[in-house]
Formats: sequence, structure tokens, C-alpha cells
Amino acid sequence: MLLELNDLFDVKTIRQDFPLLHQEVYGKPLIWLDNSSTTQKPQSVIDTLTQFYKQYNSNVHRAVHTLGIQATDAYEAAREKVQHFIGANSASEIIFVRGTTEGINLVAQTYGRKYIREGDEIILSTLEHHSNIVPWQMLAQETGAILKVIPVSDRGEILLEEYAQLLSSRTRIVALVHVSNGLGTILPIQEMTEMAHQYGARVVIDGAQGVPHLSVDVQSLDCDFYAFSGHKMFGPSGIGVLYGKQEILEDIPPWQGGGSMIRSVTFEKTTYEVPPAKFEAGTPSIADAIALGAAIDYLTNLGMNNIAQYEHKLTDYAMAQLAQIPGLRLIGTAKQKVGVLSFIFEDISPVEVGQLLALEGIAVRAGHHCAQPTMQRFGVTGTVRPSLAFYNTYEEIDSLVEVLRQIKLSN
Ligand code: 7TS
Repeated sequence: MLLELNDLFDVKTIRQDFPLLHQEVYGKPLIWLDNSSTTQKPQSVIDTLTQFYKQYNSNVHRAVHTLGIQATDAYEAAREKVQHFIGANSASEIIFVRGTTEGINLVAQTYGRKYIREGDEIILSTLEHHSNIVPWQMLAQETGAILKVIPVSDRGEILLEEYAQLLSSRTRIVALVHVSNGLGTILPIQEMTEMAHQYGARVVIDGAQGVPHLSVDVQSLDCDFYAFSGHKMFGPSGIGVLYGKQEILEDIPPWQGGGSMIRSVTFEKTTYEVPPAKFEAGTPSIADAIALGAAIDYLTNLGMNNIAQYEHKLTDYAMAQLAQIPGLRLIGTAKQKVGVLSFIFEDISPVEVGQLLALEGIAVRAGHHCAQPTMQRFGVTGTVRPSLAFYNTYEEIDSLVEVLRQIKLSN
């Protein structure tokens, strides 16, 4: 079976594209299992960044000279790559932001401020990252709106009947994570969006952990907004995307004011650009956006369906291996999940396990993963969280399991 998979998806060759993976830590080969925090970059992304600064560094949208035009063309070409990658209808629905966090704050501060009033309801799930909780809490505090939370099962799956009960004509926004960063659960976004739309609510998706692992099509999901981060999808940090439906982006006010987002300015009155420029005040992260385009080229070349298929098998293998370690409790066992392998040992703290793994060259995150309500639901303050990407191997899982067995034995 291993051979068949390797034929399909040649991980050994793929790993050659990631220079950082080939190093030792404490004399052991680095095993990068902290992909939900951030992913490593292929050479093509690194080269795209250097090439920009070496050959055509220039500001965008305001130059008449050659390099300025080159930079603008590359920046706008990256926008079109994002558009096609997530199946948006038009490039003007793609706003470059700093990351998922900024994307969600943008929606809360524009759509939210325009439409949310006292007594309106915003529905979230138990599985949200803090960046899809706090901006809504801040909005609720300002406006008098009420937050409602969808509970999850012991496996970490959304309880759809409970969600249906929470929806009403008072629901204005449903904000959901596509894939939980604490548990790996994939939410049934299409179905949940359809349910929300029956009540006229807008749906905001936190796609930070969706886009790196799944083939995403915003038009078939039919969500109103979808936010994600470049650094979690093999691109640079400091760049991310907010997708919004055209008619909504046209309707809502701008967020930050400044250069590039205006049509004309006088001291009496300013008129704004149309989207996406309306939401991109100031000089953007030009090189990072272009390099995000290179990451998308890389992913497209591998094929998101191939990636999802490989990761699915690797996840099943890892979950089965971890489940056999005595005293290990897996947290997050949804049927539909990506390779987030949260667990605890009842008698060793997650941070201690993380530190012991680090001494063996194995990088995982240990703690609450900025998802404290998720942790609380499972009665823990944190977990050890190995998280997979397509460049991880079966051998790396075997090493992880072996080290964990040793840690358990010697504690
Ligand atoms: N939403 C989810 C689901 C996330 O996993 C993260 C980051 C964010 C939003 C925020 O993304 P940012 O790029 O704006 O910071 N998650 C994690 C994590 O799981 N470990 O470190 C960061």
C-alpha cells in the first residue's frame, strides 16, 4: 500500500523543494509537525521573494516607470491566482490583508458596524480560533449584539440540530471555522451556510486551516466571506486574503483610510475606490502577495485533491498509531478531519511532552492553540498537537510514535 501511495504522490521528491526541512536539531533530523502554526516554504516561494527585491522592487498602482508597471502586473496577477484557486467569480472579490485575523476584523468592523444592532445575534461554533471570537465579541460589546455558540459532540463534530435551534430571524452573522486548528474537524460549511441563508444571515468563514488541506470553492460553499493566511499555505507571513461577494464589498464602508483606497480627496469630502482597492489602504505587502501567488502555483501543480488524499491516509495512519500508545488520550476524533493530532497524557503536561519531543528534533505545538473554548469543552487546558502537511512521511509518524512511547515509559 505504501508503494502505491508513493507512486501517486512522491513525497521524497517533494521534500527536495523545501530547503528548511533538511537540517538537524540536537543532532537529530528535524521533523516538522507544527504545520497548523505555520508551514515551510518551497524554493519557488523563496526565489520569488528574492527576485522581487533583486530585480523589480517598486511600489504598485502609482508608477509610470517600467519596474512600477512590472510590480503592479505581478501583484495583480497574484490576485487572479488567488481568485482561481478558491473559485471566486472575480479578482475584485479578493482583498489582500495581513492574514486571517486581519480579514475577520475587517468584516467585523465594516459589515458588522454597518448592519449589527442591539439584540442582533451572531452565531459561532465551539471550535473557533480566538481570531474568530474576539472580533465578534468586540463588535457585540460596541453594539449590544448577542453571541450564541454551537456545541460539539465528544468527537469534536458540530451538533447540527443544536445549530438549527440557534438560528432565527435575529441571526445576522454566522462565523465558522472551516477546519478546527485544535482538533482538525472539517465543518460541513456548505450545509451550514445554506441553513444560515434561509434566515438571511451572512456567513463568514475562517479558512486558515481549510485552504492548505482542502480544495476550496467559495462559490459552491456560497459563503459571504472567506479569510485565510499565506503563511499557513506554504507562502510568506504578513500576507493573507479576504474573499467577499462582490455586491457585499460594494455595499459596505471601507475600513482603513489612506492612500490607494480613494478616488478623490478634498478637506471637505473624500470619495472611495471600488473593491478591492477600497479595502487596501496604503502600500500593501507587495513581494509577499506575489510570493503567495508562487505558493498557489506550487499547490496547483501538486493538485489539491492529491494533497487531500495523501494527507487523509497519513492522518488515518497516525491516528491509529497514536491510539495504541498506552495512557494517550486523543482529543478530536471527528470522522471528517485533517491531520491535526491533538492528544494528552493524563500524567505529563502538554508543554513537557512538547519540550521532550523538541529534544528529539520533533517540532509540535503544545498549549491551548488560541482555541481556549475548544480546550474547555474537552476538559483540558491544552494539548500536544502534532499537525501534518503533505511533505510529512510515514517514517516521521513512526519516529513520533516511538519517541512518545519512550516518554511515556520514562515518566
Ligand atoms: N484561524 C485559525 C483556524 C487558525 O488556525 C489561525 C492560526 C488563525 C485563524 C489566525 O491566523 P493568523 O495567520 O492571522 O495568525 N492558528 C495557529 C495555530 O493553530 N497555531 O499557531 C497559530
